[in-house]
Amino acid sequence: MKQSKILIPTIKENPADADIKSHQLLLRAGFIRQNASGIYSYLPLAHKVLRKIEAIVREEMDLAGGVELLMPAMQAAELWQESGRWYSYGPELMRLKDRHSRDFALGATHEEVITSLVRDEIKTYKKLPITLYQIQTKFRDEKRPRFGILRGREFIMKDAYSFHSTQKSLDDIYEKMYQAYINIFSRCGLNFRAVIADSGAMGGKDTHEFMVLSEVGEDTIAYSDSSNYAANIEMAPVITKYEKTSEKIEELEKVKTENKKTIEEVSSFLHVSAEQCIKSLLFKVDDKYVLVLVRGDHEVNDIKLKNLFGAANAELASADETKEILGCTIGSLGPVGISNVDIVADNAIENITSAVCGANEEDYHYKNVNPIRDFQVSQYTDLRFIQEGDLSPDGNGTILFAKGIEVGHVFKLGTRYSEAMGATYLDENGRNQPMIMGCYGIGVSRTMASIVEQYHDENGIVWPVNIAPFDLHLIAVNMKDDDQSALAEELYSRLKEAGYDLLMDDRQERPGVKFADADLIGLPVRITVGKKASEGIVEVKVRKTGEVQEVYKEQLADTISNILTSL
Ligand code: 9G3
Repeated sequence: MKQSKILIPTIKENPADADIKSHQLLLRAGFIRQNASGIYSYLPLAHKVLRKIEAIVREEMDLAGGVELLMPAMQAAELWQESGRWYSYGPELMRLKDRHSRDFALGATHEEVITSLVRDEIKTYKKLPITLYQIQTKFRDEKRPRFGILRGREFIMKDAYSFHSTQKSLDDIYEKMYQAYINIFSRCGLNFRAVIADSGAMGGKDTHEFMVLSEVGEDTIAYSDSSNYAANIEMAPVITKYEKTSEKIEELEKVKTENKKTIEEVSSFLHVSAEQCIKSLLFKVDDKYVLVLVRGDHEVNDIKLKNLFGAANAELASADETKEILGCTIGSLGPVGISNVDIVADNAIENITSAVCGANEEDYHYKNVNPIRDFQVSQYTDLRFIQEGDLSPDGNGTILFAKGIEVGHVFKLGTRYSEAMGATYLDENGRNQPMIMGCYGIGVSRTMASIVEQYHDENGIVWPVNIAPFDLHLIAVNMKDDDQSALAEELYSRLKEAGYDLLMDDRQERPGVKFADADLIGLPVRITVGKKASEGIVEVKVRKTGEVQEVYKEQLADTISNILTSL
């Protein structure tokens, strides 16, 4: 491909609103352009990268037994009304009306569509299991699109759905998909972890996220420093056992704590540690209020709280609700004397003694608070976020945190959609059963951006060989020089014949511009035809290492294949 013919609009400086490297570099290297907030065009170089990632995805999906199809992006509202999600999703679900003013959703995901398709076409256990997948543009009207194509409102997803007559069959396909994801992200050159995750609103139990380790990731991974345990911080269980904090039991004492609200203020004012404090927070779990107790140095894990009650959501009650329900503001709450709401506590509270907590009165706290004597809870359970230094839940080592970008998510859905939508099959006894489902997603465009996050240097992108938009970058320093243009054209056709996919910079640009653009675009190997063209000598540069060597044109093919196999 000649660079004078392809559209690669490189930019010298970082665009104003691009805050992370992948967003900056994909814009500057001429891979993407924004059309509207969170909506991008993939220019030719990005298009080639996406095709390569998709090719890897297809190979691994097909190996795992998937069959590709393509579903509509326009989805009849009726389907989402059957699953109930037409009503449970808010403005994030893009909705539109057709010319007959019938309601449609723009596909954010395809559980409803695929389940309605399989419901109509598969009726017997003999046709199960089946795994269907597509690679298609998804639409989600994110409130705050950011980080370029990492969190866009239109993005490319591979989404697969499997249908089963037995749990074992689902377990088998889930395992195959899990392994396929390991292969895909490894072949993309990514440093990633498969982490235990929360199924969120999707229901079902087992679910894993695939996280690319990156400082710009929005998720936090809790991983063990001595095993391969890794979980989304929302899910990581806490197995710490707590000793009694002090032996002396003293009378409950109410003390004035003028304007002391936070744990830090109260603990330092009363000369106790945060571990000696009980942090009490009022949560609204679906439509009921719950007082949640955690130790002063811990944080309430709202996902664990939600899962404890099997609720759709659990969020902190507002200051007004708190005042209305408990009669005081958030800074003075405590369990003592509370009987109008359910009280649940993290395990760390059970053995806390002589603690400090709010007195449910502005500017007053209690000292020497002891569970059982001074307050009751309906249950003690694991309700806190895991912290760095905690024991790893698998018993091996201690927990460290890392930020991650979610590029994949696999779920064992169970029958949540098949029951809601009547996707049943006749089992071997002639009885109608709901199909058991799994679903498996990969953010294809997000994967491309994640690769740039992990593969760049101060001069630009450094594409892994498997993913690079072209294998080679052939640069003629001066196309007006007959020796150089002749040798460049000769090498261009010979390397193409040798099977390489190469980009030739045949533009009338200064050498410095050509070299800077080549570093920015980041192809694995750069071949420069310059002053020694008349001697048949070219310069070969490895983008990843910066290593440069002069090569006779006869040795060029061997040199290139050695370099590419060594990367
Ligand atoms: C929506 C909107 C946003 C959404 C969803 C639905 C996330 C939604 C979860 C999934 C689950 C799996 C198949 C591929 C793998 C992931 N955000 N999810 O269902 F309407 Cl607006 O997408 N779907």
